[in-house]
Formats: sequence, C-alpha cells, structure tokens
Amino acid sequence: MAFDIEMIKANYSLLKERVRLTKKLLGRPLTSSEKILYAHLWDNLPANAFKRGSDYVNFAPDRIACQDATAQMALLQFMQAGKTSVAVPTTVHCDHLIQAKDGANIDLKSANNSSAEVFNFLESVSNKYGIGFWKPGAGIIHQVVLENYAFPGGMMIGTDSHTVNAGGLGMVAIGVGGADAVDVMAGMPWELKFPKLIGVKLTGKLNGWTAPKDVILKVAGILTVKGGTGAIIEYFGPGAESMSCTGKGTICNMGAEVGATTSTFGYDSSMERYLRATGRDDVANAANEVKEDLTADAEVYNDPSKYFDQLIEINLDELMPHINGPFTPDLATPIGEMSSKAKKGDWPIKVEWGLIGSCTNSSYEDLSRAASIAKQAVDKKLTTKAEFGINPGSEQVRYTAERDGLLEIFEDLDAKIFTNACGPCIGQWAREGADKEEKNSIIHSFNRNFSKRADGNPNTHAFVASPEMVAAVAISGRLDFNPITDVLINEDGEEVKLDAPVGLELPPKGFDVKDNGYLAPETDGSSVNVVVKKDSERLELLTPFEPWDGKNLKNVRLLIKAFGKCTTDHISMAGPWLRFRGHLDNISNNCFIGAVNAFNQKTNLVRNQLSGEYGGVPDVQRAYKAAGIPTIVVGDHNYGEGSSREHAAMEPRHLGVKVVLVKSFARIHETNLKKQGMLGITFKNEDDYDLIKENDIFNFINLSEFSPGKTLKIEVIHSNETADIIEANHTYNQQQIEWYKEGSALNLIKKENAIG
Ligand code: MIC
Ligand code: SF4
Repeated sequence: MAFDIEMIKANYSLLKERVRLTKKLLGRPLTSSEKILYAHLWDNLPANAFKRGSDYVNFAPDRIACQDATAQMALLQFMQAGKTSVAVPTTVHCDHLIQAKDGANIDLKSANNSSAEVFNFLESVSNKYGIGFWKPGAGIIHQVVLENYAFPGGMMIGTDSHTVNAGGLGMVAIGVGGADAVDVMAGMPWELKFPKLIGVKLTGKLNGWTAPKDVILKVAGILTVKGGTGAIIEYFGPGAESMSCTGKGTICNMGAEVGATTSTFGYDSSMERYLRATGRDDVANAANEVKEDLTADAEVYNDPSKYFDQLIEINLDELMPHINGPFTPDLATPIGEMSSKAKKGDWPIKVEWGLIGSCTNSSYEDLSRAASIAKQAVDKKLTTKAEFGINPGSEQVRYTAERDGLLEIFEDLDAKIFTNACGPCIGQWAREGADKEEKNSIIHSFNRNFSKRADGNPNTHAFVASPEMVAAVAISGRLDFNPITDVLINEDGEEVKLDAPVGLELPPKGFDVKDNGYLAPETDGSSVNVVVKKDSERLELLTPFEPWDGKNLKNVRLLIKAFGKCTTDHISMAGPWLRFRGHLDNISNNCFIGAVNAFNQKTNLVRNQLSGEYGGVPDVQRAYKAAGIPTIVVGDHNYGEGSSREHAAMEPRHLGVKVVLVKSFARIHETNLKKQGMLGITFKNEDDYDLIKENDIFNFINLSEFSPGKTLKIEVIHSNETADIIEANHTYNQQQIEWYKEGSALNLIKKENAIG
C-alpha cells in the first residue's frame, strides 16, 4: 500500500468538483498546472481568476519533504513554533552529508560516524513530531519521493530546489526555504505568487543517443538560468507521452536550473506503469478514475498558444545530444559543435572523470542505458580513458541494479560505486588532487555545474550531459567525442564505434530491496527527547532575530558589491561547510566567501570601511556588527540562483547585514530573505548598479513608510562627497511587511501562537 493513500484518495474525491468550479470561474478549458493549483487553494475559490505573475495566493500543499542539510534549520525553526506534530505528511531524507571517497560501504560508515550527532538529531525530531525518516544510504530525497510519495495531481513543497523532480509523476512540487516549510508543518497556508505558464510541446520521439536529459539541456539553452522565473513549465505532446516517468522526472528536476517555479506533465500511461512498478497499484487505480482531471483539457494542448504565456516547441526526432557548461547549466552545446566551441573557450578537451547519478539521473532506466554503453567498452576491448563514479538514486534502485548485473558492468570498468546519496553533486567528494587547483574537465549527469561545486577546484570545468553521453565521453576521455560519428581505437588497434544506448524503462523482474532505510515515527512522540548539546559545533538552537525599529536605515555601509553570478553556492558554500548547516553562527563563517568583489575581482577580500583595511567578508562583517553599523550587499541579476538553502539569507541576517539590493532575484532566495526579516530590494534603474562605489554610505529616505507597491528612495553618498538618489522596487505584500517588522516570519508565528 502506498504511504498516505487516504490523503491521496481524499484529494481525488474532491477533484472533479473543484475542476468544474474552476473551469466555470475561468470560463475556459484548463491546463494541468491550473487544475492542480486551483484544487489546492487554502481558501474558497476567489470571485475572479488570479492574475498570473502578480497575485499572491495561499495554497494548501499535500505534503513536505526535507533533506538533511536543510532540514536541520527547518526543524530548528519548527521546534520554536510550539506544535506537537506536523500538520501534513512530512519526511526527512539523509542524503547530503555523505562524502564520496572510497566507495559506498566505507563512505557510509564514516558519514554515520562523523555526522552521528546531526543524524540522531534529525531522527529524534522526526520521531517526536510525526515525520517519516529515511536513514543515510536510503537514497537521494527526490528519487525516494518519486518512488514512494509523489502522486499525479498532488501538490508538495520541499526544502530543496529539486523538489520539482516530482513533476515527473504529474505533481506540482515546489522547492522552498525551511521557513516556508515550517508554515505548512505548523498548519498554516503557504504563500506563492500565482505562476505564469510556459508550455513546452514535444513532438516526435526520442531516438538513438538522445535522452530526456537533452530536452532540458536544450530548454536551458533557450530559457537561460532565469528564463523560467515565476513560471510553471508544462510539457505535453506525443513526445511527452512516449517518454518514461523517470525521464520526465529528469526534465522537471533540471527545470530548477532555468529558475522555474516548477515543471510538470499531465498524467499518462508512463506514470501508471511507474506507479504499479513501485508497488502503488492503489494510487494508479485511484488516479485512473479521475484521469481526465489529472491532465489538461484537450482544447489546451490542441491550441496551446491560447492558454500559455509562452510556448516552446521541440521536435524530438531532430534533437541532438547536448553537453552544457562549463560553470553554468544553460551554456548548451549540441555535441556536433563541441569541438569548435571548446577550442574557442579554451576548455580542456581531456576529460578526467565521468560521474553518473544525482537526483536528476539516477533511475533504473538511466543506469541501464549508461550500462549498455559501458558494456560495449568491455566487449569491444576499449580502455576507459577517464575515471567513473556512480551514485545510485536510492537503495531500491541500487539493490535492483545490482541484482540485475548493471553495477557489475560498471565495476568491470573500475568504476567507484558511491553511496546512494548526493556525493560529488554537492561537493561531498574527496577528489584526489583537487587542492592543486589544476585546470581540468569532468562530465556528469548532475544538474548544476557552478564553479567549485563538485570538487572545490575553481579550475574544474564541469559539463552536464545525459548518463549515456557521460559514459561515452568518459570512455573516450574526450569532451569533443561525438559517438554518432566518431570511432575509437581499441586494445587491438582496431577502429570501433559505440552503438546507440539501449535501456529498460523499468526492471523486467520488478524492483526489489531488502532494507529501504525507512523509519516510521511514533504515533505519539510527546515523550521523545530531542538533544542539542550546548557546546556542539554542529547544532545550535536559534535565537530570534531583532524586530525592525520602524525607522529609516541610516549610515549603511557597503559590505560587498558582488560581481557577476552570485548563486547560493557563492553566498553560502556547500561541500565541507555542509557540516555546519545546523549551527548558524559557525556556518556564518562562510558568508559570501565565494562571491567576487566587483572592485578587485577577488573572492573573500573586501574593504573594511572602519579601518580602511581589507579582510575576509565574514570578518569584516563581524567588525561592522560589533560596531553596531548596518550594512548592505549589492548584486547583479538572478541573485541567489540555485539552492533553496535559507542559510544564504540567515547568515547575512545573523551577521547584521540589513539590505540586499540587486538587479533581480531568484524566486526561492527572495522569499527566504523576506522570511528571515531581511530587506531584499531591486534597482528600479538597473544601471544604478554602476553608481555604487566601494566606500559609499547609504541613507534610506522613506523606509519608515514601507508599504506594498511603493518604491524606496535611497541617498547614496560617495567618498568624493557627491551623492545620488536612487530608487528601489520591492515585492513585499502587507503580510511580508509584517514579517519584516517582526524581524522574521517565525517571530510572527510565535507571536500569533502566543495570542491564540
Ligand atoms: C543543491 O543542489 O544545491 C542542494 C544542496 O540540494 C540545495 C539544497 C541545499 O543547499 O541544501 C538545493 O538545491 O536546494
Ligand atoms: Fe542532492 Fe545534487 Fe540533487 Fe541537490 S542537486 S538534491 S545536491 S543530488
């Protein structure tokens, strides 16, 4: 039986009527996304349809998923909310804190040792508050969710940006910061700006070397890292229907990389097959009964430009395999063009590692397709030129793949089979020699490839491709290898070609697993004790942030003007820093250390305006805090792109930064800033970014009148004593201004609980 089947059935029992009323309200056929959104309103239907891209709406998600690195902060906040259990089904998954080094057995043991305190904390909080707990080694959150919890037509939120993966099973699943999850865990609505809708029509059929990954690599090239911001991407058409459910998951997963709120597909037979194969006949049967409401109305897909804000069409018959990168996931190159582009970009042609896995591409089908390439290398006597690493997505996938001999094929190529966990994808990779910082290329099937992400080396050029392409490129050892046209020379000196991959959508003998790694919580957790040691360096109970004094901010100093890309990895690095995710003060020592200072193009070197000396960002900021001086951070476009980690908002807040002023924000990060009581605003005139000088002082003119829709005026005094008045836009609604006033959204929950 599926988890929470009653909740799923309850959803479906109301769906028909909800869809009917929504259709009446909108007066037209509906997309699949609209059906799910309107079926999950916290309040009754409004009098008029919501305005896409502008109206804030309260939703009632069905479930929540958290991973270990973000769950610590989410649960530390939830513990303050004064509740005895979570209000909706919630799970915690231990996957980020496991380093890839010697292979699964040794690595898992060592993570269980080194992070015992954190895992025990998460397990006991989960047990206390009715949260399902997935032990280290059980698998990567999004794969485990797809296998166990996702259901067509459902809505979920998760404290990880790739929560969107569940769109592969027809959900609207959205990545959020921990504070958003806390709202829903505490039984409150979850607020989101009603998304715009981008339709992607897939015609033709995947064939040869082209995989679902190539669809999203192509879409990333079209939309770029911010083109999906504020929108749901809905895929449809014959090409969508002919693709596997896990393939759809891959496409939705990487939609996070174009900034999309989420991506989804309407319910179809591939989803039904997947539900049945993963032991959920009950969900499949229930979904079949309401299937016309689990996808768009036919009129929508017949005439999509009428219903979507933007439409993209991709013909899968013509789609070529892509390799995206380096340093950004939207730099898309069809393989035939790689040779010339690599030469132009001076990218190292020799590929040193091929990594397969991550939440994006670690299904049984992915492993089987990559294995079909690996097997050819053995059969055709090819020597593999690069090293291989594999991270299976879940214990169920790993166990089944081992049983079916897939892992053995990789082992024959001396591949390292790492734990079922994030590993190298999040910098949990003890890559030998990375500290030498040599220029090199790696290729992986992950979703992100920001600078330093996998191995901490800023000179590693990381490229993203499908698992089968990763296998082919790793075997050839060349970034510009085109398996469709190129030959390789084998041990006998013969020219051989790799045949196109073949794979299995689902294991023919069914999935199997011995211990899936799940621990159910106590029904009544009131007697469970949660321990946080006073002197712990990993965990720290939270101290509430100070409320706003209602006055204009004056004499604000510039901490850093970030140059170019400033992702959450630049603001709060992962890798070794993941160990401090539960200790706000300790993790704050990584605050902005990856961001490039626009005045000297260096990382972690900014001017302390009090002493005139240069120092590391956290140190300089701590000096301002000690002196009681407010500070501001300035940034470029899509600031906060990437992760949902709210540490990127909490650290500056904890250290005393008051304002983040940028050209534009990534969605999750903007909300995280608001929730944590930070002022996150955007230049009204983008070019004003250029006005900001290193020694500037900022005086807010009308913050004391902070209200929805009203721009903020700021006087910027330069060191030559000239001044500029600039204007900043903000998107705070009245509720969000209350968070700002209280010092954080959590402070407001606590206050309301105390009153109620
Ligand atoms: C990531 O892929 O960057 C992460 C690590 O999964 C993050 C969450 C985190 O920072 O813990 C994400 O994508 O949200
Ligand atoms: Fe883990 Fe990487 Fe997926 Fe993030 S993107 S959840 S780090 S596998």
